[in-house]
Amino acid sequence: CGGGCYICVPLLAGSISEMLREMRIAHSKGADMVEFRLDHLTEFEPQADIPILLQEKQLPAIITCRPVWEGGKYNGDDDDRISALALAAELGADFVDIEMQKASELISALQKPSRAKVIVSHHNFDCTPSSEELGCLVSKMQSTGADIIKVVTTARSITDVIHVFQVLGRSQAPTIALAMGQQGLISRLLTPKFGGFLTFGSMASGRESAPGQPTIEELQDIYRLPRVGRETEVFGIIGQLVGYSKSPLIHNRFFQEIGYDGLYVPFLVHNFKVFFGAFHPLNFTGFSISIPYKEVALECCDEVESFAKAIGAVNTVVRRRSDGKFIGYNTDCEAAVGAIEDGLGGVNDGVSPLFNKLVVVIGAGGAAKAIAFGAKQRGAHPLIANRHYDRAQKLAEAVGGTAITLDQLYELQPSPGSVLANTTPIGMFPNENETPMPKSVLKHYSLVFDVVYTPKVTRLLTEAEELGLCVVSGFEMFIRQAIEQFSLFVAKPVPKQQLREVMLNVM
Ligand code: SKM
Repeated sequence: CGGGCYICVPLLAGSISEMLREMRIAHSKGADMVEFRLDHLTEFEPQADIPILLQEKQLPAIITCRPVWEGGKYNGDDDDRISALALAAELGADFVDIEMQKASELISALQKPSRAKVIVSHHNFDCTPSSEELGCLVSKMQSTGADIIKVVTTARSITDVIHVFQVLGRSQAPTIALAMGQQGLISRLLTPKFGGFLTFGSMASGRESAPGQPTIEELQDIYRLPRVGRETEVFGIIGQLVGYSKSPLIHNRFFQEIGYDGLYVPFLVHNFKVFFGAFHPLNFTGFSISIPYKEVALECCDEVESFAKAIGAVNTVVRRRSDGKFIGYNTDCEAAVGAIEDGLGGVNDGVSPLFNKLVVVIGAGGAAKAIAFGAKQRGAHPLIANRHYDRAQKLAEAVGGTAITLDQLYELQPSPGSVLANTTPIGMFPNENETPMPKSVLKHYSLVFDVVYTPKVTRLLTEAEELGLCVVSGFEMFIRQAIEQFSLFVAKPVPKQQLREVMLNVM
């Protein structure tokens, strides 16, 4: 990578021939190195198998034979295992990996001088210890004579990843420091920025050697990790359903399109305030805010742009370059309302097609606020329906609309020309069979809009189409909000039409 970080594909095949086949695929997919996981071989004859692997290798290789007691599959004799690793070092392996407890045994068994570099590793499958504990561990590992240190922990919360970054910052030797699990994903994506020696990319989804590993394709095609270095600016989406977001795909492509040194990652966050406080010192540049944090994000910003303040929700937070302050914006409102207006034929002589129309909004969160506010601004009458009536009432009061219960929503017979907007995640992948509105009561509306964009046409929209109604997909809102957001991220005008075409191509 730009930061000198390698992309390594672990090979978990059960036979030597299959492992070599996978190595060739990994090579063609852009791997910088591979890890031969000897412990996954169903039959293993070190004297016969290791020479074949090393003669045939097309890439620098790590030789690993992980024992069961450290999370691997090898359950044979440890002395035999160490002899096999020493043999691999002698026959030209670039790296041999050994667990901390057995490091001195392997290092003393190696021929001197040895061309192979020794990776001394430690795995914690339970948690991520404190920075102090990790610091002690790293010193101990360094004292074994390791060439490279490898510390892999388990992230129980995204803030654990900060300890892992601190290991990279403090270590004197080349270091691999990663956190396993969904919450640890960003440790794998951001390691080039923090000086990590390598990151692992699996051959395919389901072929991970540790939980939370992205695939080599994701590392190459979505995050384009090889160009990431210490200067790369970090952006990302904060939310609870970020795994389904297309924002990483889009914003990383946008960076490429305009030649900007930025990396955009998913931040899977369960407590916004804790995350925001903990990550503040890392000087990340910008965030998209998604469900359910658009309101709490507004509270955490140093300043909020007046439009977003009036809406009461932000979906974009950018660190101002001049003073480092976080400024909140809302790009949802114009994106959604503009898409609905265009669905109704567009603004005519300065008059919005929403003027005097009833806009029924399902939900009362950040996206609902943006749409209700925008509709009111266009002269429409917002009607808010929500599972928690008190929240509907609060939003209705704030925008000058009316609140109704879900039962009232299902019985409503709105006047012709009315618009229905779903702002809840109901119907989103993987729950595509769900819908926030029974089909039988949809027929009264002229246009139905859904903020959900995965799938592009939700069940709600399919049923509306079947009834002959006009529909607007959340995909259109997604495109518009992302382009405006991107312009705020990079703090300059962007070629909007070009970016729109990029989005249509990649999605
Ligand atoms: O407001 C947007 C946000 O900026 C990005 C997003 C996503 O990536 O799914 C959805 C909306 O909440």
